[in-house]
Amino acid sequence: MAAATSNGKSSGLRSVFLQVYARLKSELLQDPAFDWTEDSRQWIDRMLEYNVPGGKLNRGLSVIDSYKLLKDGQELSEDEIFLSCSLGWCIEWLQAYFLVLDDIMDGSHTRRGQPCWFRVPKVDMIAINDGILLRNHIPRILRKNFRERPYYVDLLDLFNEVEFQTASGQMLDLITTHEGEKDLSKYTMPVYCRIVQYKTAYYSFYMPVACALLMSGENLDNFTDVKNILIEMGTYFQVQDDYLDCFGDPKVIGKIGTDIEDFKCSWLVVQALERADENQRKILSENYGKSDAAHVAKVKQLYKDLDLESVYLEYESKSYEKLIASIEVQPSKSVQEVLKSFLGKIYKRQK
Ligand code: DMA
Ligand code: MG
Ligand code: MG
Ligand code: MG
Repeated sequence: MAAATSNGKSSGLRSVFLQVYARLKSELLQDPAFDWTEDSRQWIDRMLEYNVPGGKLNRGLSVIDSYKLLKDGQELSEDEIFLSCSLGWCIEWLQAYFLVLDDIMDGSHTRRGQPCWFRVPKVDMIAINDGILLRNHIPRILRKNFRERPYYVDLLDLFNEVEFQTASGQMLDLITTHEGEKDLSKYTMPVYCRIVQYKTAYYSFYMPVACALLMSGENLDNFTDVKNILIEMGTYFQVQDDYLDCFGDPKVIGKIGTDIEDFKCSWLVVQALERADENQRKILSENYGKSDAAHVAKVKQLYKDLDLESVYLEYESKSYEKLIASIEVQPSKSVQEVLKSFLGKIYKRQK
């Protein structure tokens, strides 16, 4: 642990974190509630390796970072390191579960620089059940490692709550697409914010900090301001995701965008609609949501004509300033540090 610095970017923390992954995986592969066969063990092993550890690990690592900051930088015990890493991995498992299913629903091709799991030969719709299994691994991990902790029930409750919010957000994302297909003007900023608050912000931003707070013995009811700031941050993060879907480099972001093809209520289309003249609106409604390259190129050209890049850069710095201002009025210095550290990890991200 000595090699780990407080920003969590050091290889020291990451390697400790990965060691905990290996332990959790091995516990799951020996779960006594199932009568394992050689084949089933191999399947889960491969499925976990493919879907769980290959991302940026920002969400997971943030649990340990946040917990450390809440303890005012005191050295963590072995036990605390293991527990905070385990909670970090539970969030990564939750993310893997949502992504496996999200890629099926969005018809995506690649994720984290490799084909989406359901595109792998012989996987196909088995990926749906794998998603369900990933989801079921979370209470298995919690039961095995947190059952005796005073905050066990609160943890279960948090994971249930956040999973429900995320699935509801995914529903909104998917059904809003039908509305947009009927009438593109339904895509407005309030509609957009609602979708991303639920589908992204709770699990990606509130969840890691909430886990660290529970481990520190805090009552989450006392942190509604913190929650609201994290939801703002999560919204900002999804705006970045939407921008990168269209303008990011697939080699860097590890995935090929599908938002235009999928008729998504993306931040870009909302901004375009706010700025388009009648003729440009017509271009949008004729080309948005079509899967062939020529239509997609027309939409991207319109985004360029409307200079959405500048709009985005402006939005980025404005959101950053606004977030810093609301963080700085927080009464607790260590809570401020937690929030600033999280924001620092995503500001101006390219992936
Ligand atoms: C992601 O939304 C939300 C969840 C809950 C996975 P998205 O489809 O924009 O994500 P991505 O761009 O990673 O497919
Ligand atoms: Mg997707
Ligand atoms: Mg999606
Ligand atoms: Mg996206």
